[in-house]
Amino acid sequence: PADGGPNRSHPLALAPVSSPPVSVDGFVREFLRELNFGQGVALSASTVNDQYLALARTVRHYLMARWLETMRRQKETQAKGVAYLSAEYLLGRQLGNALLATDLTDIVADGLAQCGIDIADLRAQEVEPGLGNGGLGRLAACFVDSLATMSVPCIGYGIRYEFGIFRQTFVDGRQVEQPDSWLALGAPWEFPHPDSAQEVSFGGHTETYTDSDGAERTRWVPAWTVQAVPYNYMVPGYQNGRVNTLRLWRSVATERFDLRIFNSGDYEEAVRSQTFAENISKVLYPEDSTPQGKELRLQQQYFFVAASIADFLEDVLPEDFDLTKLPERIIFQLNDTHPVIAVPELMRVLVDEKGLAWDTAWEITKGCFAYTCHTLLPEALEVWSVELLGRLLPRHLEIIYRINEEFLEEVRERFGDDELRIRRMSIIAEHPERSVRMAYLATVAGSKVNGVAELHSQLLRDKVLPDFNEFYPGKFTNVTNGITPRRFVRLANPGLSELITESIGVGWLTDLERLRELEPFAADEEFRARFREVKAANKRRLHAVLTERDGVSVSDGHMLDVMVKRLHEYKRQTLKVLHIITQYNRVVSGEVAAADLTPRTFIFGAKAAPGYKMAKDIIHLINAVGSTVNNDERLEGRLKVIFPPNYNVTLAEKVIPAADLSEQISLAGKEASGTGNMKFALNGALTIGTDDGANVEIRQLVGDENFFLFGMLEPEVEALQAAGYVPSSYYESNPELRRAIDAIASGVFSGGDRHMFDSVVGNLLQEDRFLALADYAAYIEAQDKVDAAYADQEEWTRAAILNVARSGFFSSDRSMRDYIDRIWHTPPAF
Ligand code: HBZ
Repeated sequence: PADGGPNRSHPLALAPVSSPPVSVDGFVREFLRELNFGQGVALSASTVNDQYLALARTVRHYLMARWLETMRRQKETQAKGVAYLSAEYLLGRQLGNALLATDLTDIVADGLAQCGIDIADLRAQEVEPGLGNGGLGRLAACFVDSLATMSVPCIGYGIRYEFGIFRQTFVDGRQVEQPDSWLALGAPWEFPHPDSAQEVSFGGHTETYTDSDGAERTRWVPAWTVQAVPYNYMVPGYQNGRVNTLRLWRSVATERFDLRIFNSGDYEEAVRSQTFAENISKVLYPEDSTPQGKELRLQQQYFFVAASIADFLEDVLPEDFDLTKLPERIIFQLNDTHPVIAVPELMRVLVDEKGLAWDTAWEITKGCFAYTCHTLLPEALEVWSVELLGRLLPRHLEIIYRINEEFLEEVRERFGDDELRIRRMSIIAEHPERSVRMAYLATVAGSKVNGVAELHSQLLRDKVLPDFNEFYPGKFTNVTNGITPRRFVRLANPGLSELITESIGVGWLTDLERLRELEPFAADEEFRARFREVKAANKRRLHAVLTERDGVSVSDGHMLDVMVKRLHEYKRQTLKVLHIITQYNRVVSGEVAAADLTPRTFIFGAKAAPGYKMAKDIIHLINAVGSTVNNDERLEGRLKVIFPPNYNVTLAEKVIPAADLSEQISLAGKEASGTGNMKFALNGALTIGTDDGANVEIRQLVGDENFFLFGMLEPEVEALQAAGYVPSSYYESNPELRRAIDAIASGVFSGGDRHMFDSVVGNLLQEDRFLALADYAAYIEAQDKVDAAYADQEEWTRAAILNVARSGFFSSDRSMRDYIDRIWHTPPAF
């Protein structure tokens, strides 16, 4: 062609890209080709990593035709889609999911066996991309899975951190963090496109000028620029021929920037500037729930959001697109406040770069954003100091000020000069320092604001953003979270999946409410026995994994009692510890014979933010209690505490299917939703839980008789705190509680050291912000009921089956349907 571009009408280029043959022979040929040509080794000389990389690339080939076709059809139809903006995607391993999506698992296992390779060894070789902290990041991964499976157009935008969430180790029971070098052995799932990099700028100043039409305009003169290089990942739908895209940005130095410095002859400075630019996507911030106002973090946020908006407007949209129609083509979903700087960025692009009038741009912007809030903790609501924002993004600060001015003007028009209200609602806070409240900005700009469970959304309206709820009737809504059943049932629990399919047929995996058809089987003795056998097999599998991984064993015949989630005071891991100590004390005091204890293995999984001292002290305490309990012969092995380090998605997939009891014990009104709670219920664990987050909905669905509820309700929490909570009064008046705390304080778990856990004990007795002591008695009572219930295995199994049958609501497909119907209006496309 005259323009030197590709010859699109070459006969071979016109034919759709072909997939390798779907047969064992076809697979083996492709796999060996990848091993030889891609990896450059012969089978006989290949390492497990060579084989894993070749396998991953081979499986990729089977998805490629679908991916290219999805992109072609999207370009052709221009159907409305979702741009999910999230600083985190906690994806988990990719291989198993790709095999499931293509239905290739059996063919690949057979083909590899012919090559003398066990597929399990290759699956174990994959290092999961841990590009998230916990629930929020995992939710994003579940959502993009569901959208692909439901054939809804979606691009997930985020950051390709070079180091994901740290790898946790324990040294003498204390957490020590190691870098997560997830890219070191190769990254076979990503497609870098350095040629499609976007420039992202920072700093500098703004100036006004008169344009050629004589209009007064503003422009931003930034001080420095980095390149954002896109790395594309496939997001395959479940056996539906669709593959969406996840586009993660990596920061690299711009050539221009380098050249300028190189030419000045300062080589060292040039190398330093490169490092500086590449710092932006270097590492995931490991703080969850308490964002630190770090400059690099704001750089990360603006970096990925600016690159994403530019990518969408310049590369995804057709060239002649009428920007006033933008809300009909795209919705940018803000996953918490981390991407909210996208709001002034879109305004800046529309007004400063595209030349639209402010009011037109604001109408467009309001139609293009929606905001999901994931917290209730006041300290988790992100604010950026005006000083920092103005220094890093001066034009954006001006835009935020103008949005605020016009917004407060509207408030005045509605409510008069109610200065208190205006101060409360201002996007700019004045104390303790002048700063931008990102949640308010998101609420003003968003077409919809949602919480992540019924109770959370209610509290959001009533407690966190009441003025806004009053001002914007209809803007607030709820979408209860969900989880993908492909990963968390089908992949994680093949035994249960098979039993379900045998019983109710296929189709439930994409229509999870069909699990209801299992209800009658709860009364079937033979089915219950098979259900128990699946659970037992999952425990044996977990035993094998933990033995190999950490050299610890899961005792046979124990109830498996599991608490896995980030370590945070509001989640109350200490309450769980107090229960374990209480059981321990009952035996060592002689009150209860060891033989009369229900044998239990307690499993913890939890990372603490590296700077969160109390959380790290609690980890130390759990490990100390564990080693005392595990080594005390008086218990006759009936209690065991296991705390495998580095809990992640990979381990979750092994732990959750083996669990009997799910611990969801946050203080009522603090856990926005929880999603682990849903994974356990769907895998047939019973829940012991407070009336918090999505626990409320789980209990409503599975039935009170199949759920162990305990603890204060949210209004009672509120009332107790208002009345003045005195934790030590619970210590004084409850002998069993006193004995448990005294055991810690007297050195029972610290080899006689009476001060090792001063911080934890002192905090519980003097502050106890999350009312663990107030809920202790109710918790112990509920745990005693759990023990009694577990003694009747037939009844327990019946309840477990009903938990599975009634949890179909918690499919993330349902969450996506709710977003689509009520917020996005993006129907399935093709
Ligand atoms: O989001 C969690 C909530 O705690 C949980 O209740 C909910 O189910 C889940 C999904 O909606 N929140 C988080 O996971 N939050 C973070 O990970 C986080 C990360 C960085 C931050 C703040 C929060 O700066």
